[in-house]
Amino acid sequence: MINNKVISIILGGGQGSRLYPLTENRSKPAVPIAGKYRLVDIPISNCINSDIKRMYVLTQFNSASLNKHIKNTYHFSFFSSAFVDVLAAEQTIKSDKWFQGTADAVRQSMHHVLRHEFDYVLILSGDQLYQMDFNEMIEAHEASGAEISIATQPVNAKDATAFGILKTDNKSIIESFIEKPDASILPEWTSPVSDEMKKEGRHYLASMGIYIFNRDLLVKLMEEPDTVDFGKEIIPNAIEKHKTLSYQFEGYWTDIGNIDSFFEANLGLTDEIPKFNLYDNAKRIYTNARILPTSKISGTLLDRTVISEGCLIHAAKIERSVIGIRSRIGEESTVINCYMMGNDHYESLEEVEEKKIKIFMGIGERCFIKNVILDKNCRIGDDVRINGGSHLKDLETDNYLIKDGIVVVKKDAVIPPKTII
Ligand code: ADQ
Ligand code: ADP
Repeated sequence: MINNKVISIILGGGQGSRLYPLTENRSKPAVPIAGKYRLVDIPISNCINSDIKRMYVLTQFNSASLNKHIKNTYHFSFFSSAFVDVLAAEQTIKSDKWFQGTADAVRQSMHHVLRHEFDYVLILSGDQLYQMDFNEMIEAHEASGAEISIATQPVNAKDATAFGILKTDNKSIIESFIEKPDASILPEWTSPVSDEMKKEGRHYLASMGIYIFNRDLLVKLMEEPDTVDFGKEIIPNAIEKHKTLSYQFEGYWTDIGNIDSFFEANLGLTDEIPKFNLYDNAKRIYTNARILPTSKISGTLLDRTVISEGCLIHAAKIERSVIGIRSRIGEESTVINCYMMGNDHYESLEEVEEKKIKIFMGIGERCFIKNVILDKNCRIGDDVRINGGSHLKDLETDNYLIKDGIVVVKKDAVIPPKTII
């Protein structure tokens, strides 16, 4: 089934500098998460599960890796009008610049979008972890007679300064909006929230950056040339002139814009009852079906650990970690609080012996690896000790970066035997 009224635009990311070095060589939507998925699989899967099957992914980089992932993953029937298309910032006769911001990205892509028939545009962020049925939001939008709807979620004072904060009337129509308010003025921006939210101190209504626009209105707003961002300009300007609904969502939702939140969102999957449920028939998360062999594990004590397909593991112990596809971990190694993205392919002993650097992709023997993100295809030699934590200062080398105590080993990096970080 396809919802023919809606087309969705996924904002795949600006330069992705907050996720650097994971975005050094790939666009943000292509960043691997949860062992076997890519960031972009989350909004795409939410759309598919809501029967919205016409999607554009806007990105700053024309990334081969993103195109390949989308092409290999999302096959729709030849007879269907469904598609997922990547639109990278492109030079046209009208514009020779990169996307200047979210609204500018949509503006520059309108000529593609408007070729289709639809009543509403659903605009989504590409860097959020959540499962949401957009049909409920669309129904609320239609029932309210609004021209714009914004999905909202109560947040606490600490988080409120990072979001667009709004206030509504008693029919959930937005009366005022401020993008990322200063902490000093926050007390003026509280909203009436449920008792459950009050108990958690979540008194502020935040924009989730998920918007529905009526087609005609979006066309009109995009004709105004000087607006760059939805949060900074389009939304604050529009609420006075156009009826804008707040659609409150109280399910799990998290923004994974920086290394710290990315790390926690991944490790959160190892919780006894994870807030993000990958084991739900109705809310499936799709990704490339790679047809990998099963994982083989020997002599390892596993605790709260998620292991993807195709791994070869001999570690002594793995605790609170997410282990990505085709990962290899050698004997007597200990891995704690790690997100290991895995490898792109397997290597044989002969292949490694022919190489200048004779270290297997993955983690070697007798290593201790804690509070680390290992990007794909890293080679960690034997007896390496990486002990991430708040005692480490921010730092960058050719092979790794330390940010907020988390050590991020870069893609394809080689960490020689006996290294201590
Ligand atoms: P932010 O997330 O800070 O706030 P922004 O940086 O504009 O806003 O990013 C929104 C989405 O667009 C992200 O997925 C980002 O990667 C993507 N994006 C940014 N620049 C882009 C570009 N040039 N081209 C393509 N994609 C781009 C927004 C709202 C707030 C709201 C939060 C909720 O402005 O009001 O509270 O989202 O997370
Ligand atoms: P990234 O995760 O950095 O975005 P890509 O998706 O571009 O990386 O690259 C991953 C793909 O590259 C894998 O699907 C894998 O098939 C392929 N690949 C990379 N290196 C090799 C290799 N040496 N042998 C076989 N396949 C490889």
